[in-house]
Amino acid sequence: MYGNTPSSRETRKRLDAVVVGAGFGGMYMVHKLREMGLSILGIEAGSDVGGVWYWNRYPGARCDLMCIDYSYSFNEDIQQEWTWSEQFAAQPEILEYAKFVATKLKLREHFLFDTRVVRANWDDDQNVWIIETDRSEIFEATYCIMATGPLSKPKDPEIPGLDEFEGELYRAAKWPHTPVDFAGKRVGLIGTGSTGIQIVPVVAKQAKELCVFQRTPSYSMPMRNDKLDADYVAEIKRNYEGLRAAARNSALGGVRPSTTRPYFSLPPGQRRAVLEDCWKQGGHAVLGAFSDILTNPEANEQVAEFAREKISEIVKDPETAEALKPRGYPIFARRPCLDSGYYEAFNEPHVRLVDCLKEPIDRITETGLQTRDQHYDLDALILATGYDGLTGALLSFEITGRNGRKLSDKWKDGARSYLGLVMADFPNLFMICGPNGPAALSNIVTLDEQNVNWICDLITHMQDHELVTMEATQSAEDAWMETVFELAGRTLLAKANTWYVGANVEGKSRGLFMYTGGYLNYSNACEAAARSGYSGLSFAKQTEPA
Ligand code: NA7
Repeated sequence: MYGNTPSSRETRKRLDAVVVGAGFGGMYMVHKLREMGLSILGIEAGSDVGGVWYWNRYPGARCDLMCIDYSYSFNEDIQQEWTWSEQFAAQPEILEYAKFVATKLKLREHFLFDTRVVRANWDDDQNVWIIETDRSEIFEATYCIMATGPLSKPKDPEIPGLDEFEGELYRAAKWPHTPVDFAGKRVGLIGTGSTGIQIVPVVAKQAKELCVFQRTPSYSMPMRNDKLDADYVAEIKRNYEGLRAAARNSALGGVRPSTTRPYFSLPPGQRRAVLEDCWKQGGHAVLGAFSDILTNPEANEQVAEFAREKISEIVKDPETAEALKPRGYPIFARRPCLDSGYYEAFNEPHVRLVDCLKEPIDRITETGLQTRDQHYDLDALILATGYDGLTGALLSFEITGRNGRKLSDKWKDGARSYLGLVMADFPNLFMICGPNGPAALSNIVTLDEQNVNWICDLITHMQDHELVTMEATQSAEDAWMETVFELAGRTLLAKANTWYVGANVEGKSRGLFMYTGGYLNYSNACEAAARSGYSGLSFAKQTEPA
């Protein structure tokens, strides 16, 4: 529908809705709005659909949620026609899936690819969003929907000398589209979050030497990924309806075993047996083993010690095992990692762990990396140093609401919104998987669908009642944030230095701004908000002054 041709201010295109981002949220949003008969334009920086799965092509990239959960439920044909090959799908398969959906639903024709939004300003007089791209195109839209993702702004480490490195430099989140061969090379990797932990076993198989520079160790559990056989797939396809319903009625938004049994309700021997069994099952089973791992510090520490013992069972060199053991923060307060041979890789003679807590990195040099103690000569350096999570993407360009209010100003002490979806002073602006919802803690595809459906119901309500603008009331936003903070105070999630709390970005306001009450409670809150006649929103009719 739209070519990538520049337009001047005089040739602004007027649309009902602009959707920013072609990840899972943006794709479904465009599909739904088109079904409602709205004129729409999607804008995406990548060259195709897929969002994080378009960009994150690093070796070993894989979803840590089962793909029967991490997939759309809204279209029965898609569910029946697409067949997953593995329990936890790898990036190429997830990207293929996104492309399959885009082709099947003819979504690409609504997107401008290779295009970034640089500015989105609300025009109080016209009641429109004015959206400007890096191609100097300008669009006007009644609704602006940010489907920009909670983890889409990668972050380089604050280490001097990054530009001086003359070897091959790779960023996990901006991986080349052509194959990278590490054979015969000395490779360095900085970062041991989910991303680094997925990269290590794969690169270890290729590289001549691999040095893993670890600052904070993560807790990781075995993924125990399986190929899916035909009978299993057929059974899933027969039962999708029930599985999706179960997912929507769960705390995660996915079918993962959970329990109401607190840790200390069992005698020590049985607790251990449960944990052993969960470890054998793999995936996130350990996280679901007891109801209070994230709330009871003593229970948490005992589960953490169990995970530390497992490291000693796997890693042969006691010093390396010790350095790999996370201490000083609760297990699962950092995103729990699922690995396929991470700890085992350190038993290989050419894989070395550098404990940057004892031996901090001083600088990157032309030929490698200088720590306090020595220089490591490297042919290639991989950065797996994380993201400016939750707010990074939305604050990376200018968003201005009513009366010239800047989003960067509104969020200077941390993100605030109503339900993670809408905000006071930012009329007709929606966020999919916004920072005050449960995005990072739930199955994001289930959440995408729930958010999009809620937004579409609200737009329908506005159309039915001839309402031209909506925004959150200040009191509803404040009350939602109180709920968010009250729930956050009950979990151990804030007790680690992670992107969850903004601790990984210098100068970022620190705090747990995410909704930690679980997917089901969150979606119930959204439903209640709609049922109340959207009492947390204020609306204006065309004839009323804005
Ligand atoms: P994470 O989980 O934020 O991990 C980033 C890693 O990079 C973490 O180990 C950091 O150590 C490390 N890091 C960052 N800067 C430095 C410097 N300067 N020196 C040494 N190490 C550094 O990001 P991921 O991409 O792995 O995972 C993000 C999410 O993707 C994950 O939660 C899943 O939801 C999927 P630090 O902890 O800061 O000491």
